[in-house]
Amino acid sequence: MSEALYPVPAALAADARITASTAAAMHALAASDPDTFWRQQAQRLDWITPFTKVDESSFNEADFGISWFADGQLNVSANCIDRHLATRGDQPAIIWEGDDPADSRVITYAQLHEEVCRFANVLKSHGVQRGDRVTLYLPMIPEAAFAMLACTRIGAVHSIVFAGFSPDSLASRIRDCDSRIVVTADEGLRGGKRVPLKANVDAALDHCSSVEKVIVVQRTGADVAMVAGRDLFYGPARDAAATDYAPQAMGAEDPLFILYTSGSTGTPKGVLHSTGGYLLWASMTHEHVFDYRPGEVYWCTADIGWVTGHSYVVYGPLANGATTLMFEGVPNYPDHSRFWQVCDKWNVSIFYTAPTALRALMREGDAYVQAASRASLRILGSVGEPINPEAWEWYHRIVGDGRCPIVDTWWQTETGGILIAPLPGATDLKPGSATLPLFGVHPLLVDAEGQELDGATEGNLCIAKSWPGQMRTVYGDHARFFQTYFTTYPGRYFTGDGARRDADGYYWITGRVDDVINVSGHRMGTAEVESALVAHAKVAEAAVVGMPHPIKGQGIYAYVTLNANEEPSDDLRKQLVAWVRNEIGPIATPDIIQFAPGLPKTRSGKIMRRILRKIAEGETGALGDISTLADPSVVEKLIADSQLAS
Ligand code: 6R9
Repeated sequence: MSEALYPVPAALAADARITASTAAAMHALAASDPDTFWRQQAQRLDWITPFTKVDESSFNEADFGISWFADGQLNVSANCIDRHLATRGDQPAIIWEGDDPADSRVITYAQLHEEVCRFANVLKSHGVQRGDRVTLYLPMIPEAAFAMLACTRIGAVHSIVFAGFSPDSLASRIRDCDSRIVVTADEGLRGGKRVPLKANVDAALDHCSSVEKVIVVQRTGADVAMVAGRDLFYGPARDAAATDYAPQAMGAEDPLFILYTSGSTGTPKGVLHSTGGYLLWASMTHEHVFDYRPGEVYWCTADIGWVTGHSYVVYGPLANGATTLMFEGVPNYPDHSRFWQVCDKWNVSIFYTAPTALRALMREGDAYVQAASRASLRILGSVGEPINPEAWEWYHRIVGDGRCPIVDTWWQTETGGILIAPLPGATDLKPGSATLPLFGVHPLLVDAEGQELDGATEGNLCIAKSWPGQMRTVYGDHARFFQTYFTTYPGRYFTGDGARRDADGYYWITGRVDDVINVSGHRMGTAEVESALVAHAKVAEAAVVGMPHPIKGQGIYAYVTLNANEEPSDDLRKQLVAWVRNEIGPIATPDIIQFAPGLPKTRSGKIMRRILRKIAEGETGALGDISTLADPSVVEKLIADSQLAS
């Protein structure tokens, strides 16, 4: 691993929002007097009723629970919009760049206020009330942000389902949170291709009896089927709606949104975030980590279907009165220069993307980057998976012309926002390291037995104490929340990641230690892909593991045992790939399917994934102890049939 050191650029060291001395003072206060520290930080939000309570969280079974600022009241949309109107009503809040470079829209804070109020009135007129769950299945269009903020204005809880998910995935998420309303679009548009969103919703609703209304935003104007009494177009409803809506006072601990994410077992979990703590965390971290300054254009390329889109396209930047750029398209359309053309077009100062996108662009050569000036860029960010030092160096040297610090931000859907990342004015950078914890964050490394490890070491990454942005529960299953995150190492939040800590205290995330894989920065449980495979009539059993992939970070390697009497064939392999795409969505497309007459199992019937992982990594010489297998001979067969060799 690269151990190069990139010191803080002199200009930033002097005038960043947080310099080394401010950072030291803030860390010291957060450590010595957390109550005062958090009381002060929380003043960055506008409270309708001031809080008196601060942190009342416990990770222990006896008094388990996460709670911050519990008796305070606030409204998220008022914090993201109304309070900015007096000073920056005419400043762009959202710059929307369409899939087609000729398509764009600039929405000022005053216009955002009007659009969100109209959307809130439309939702209200269709019966949405405080506490109701509203499912959003939308492309990256401004109406997605309007709908999110409209829910928060009413106090309804949104659940965004990534628009790349299949009808089945959408249906299970609608059912889990019992939504009565779905907001979608006729079609999405990405890289010039149309995505049939409304048709997907129709297919999903065959399996969801709870849904009474479907609101359809017309993005492409395609002719879509509309069910009388159930479906309506948003446009006419918006035009008829009133332009004002009083924000609902919400308790700090009231739910803000649900976002489904993959774990190591079972179905996706509905991660539930709170109103006060989440917004504080999104806002603080957006300002601190990106050194955001008023008037700057900030661009996070994430889709709103992922947590990064929630915290760093919408809530963090808007709470800070920033101008946030929302991009409908893809990095390679019309060509591989698109990101950098957009940076020039809108004078982007801060750019935040994922390593998988960088690796894909790096492969196309530097000329696409150099076709744009990128003179406005000041800070570059990375999120979603470990960034390999080669990609880091390329990002720094070519994209940033060696001028721009790279903030490698480690966090999770569960954490609400960034926990480990550099502060650009205070932290020297090491390519490949997310560096140091933010204020009030207490990471620790433990061994397999839960013993805390000191100094330079490697282990499983836990967090010792709560922070305001932490998830509050798994929707509808509080026991699962406790069980999943707080029982592996009692009294600690277990992240599921492994990490190394070097002699300077810098953290190097090594990846998931559980059965979760990270494909192009998208989290997926291997169990989800397995259950899709075994749902196929010809499949008896399946085991899925991650494999190294040059662009995606990890690819999906599936071992499939067919039913007796079924013959393996290339045709069947193609069918199974298409089947999984259809069951879950294109992000779950298996890269390799290996037909396996037998899987390596222990005598108790547990599949030894360790062995399957090694074979998928091409490391067949280092399989370790296989003596506990019920039938060790299956391993030779698996190696001989390995799809990597072919
Ligand atoms: C924000 C987000 C979370 C998992 C996490 C880890 C990986 C995210 C990372 C990173 C190394 C980084 N991850 N950021 N690994 N360096 N900077 O991605 O949330 O989709 O829930 O994924 O992603 O493995 O545990 P989510």
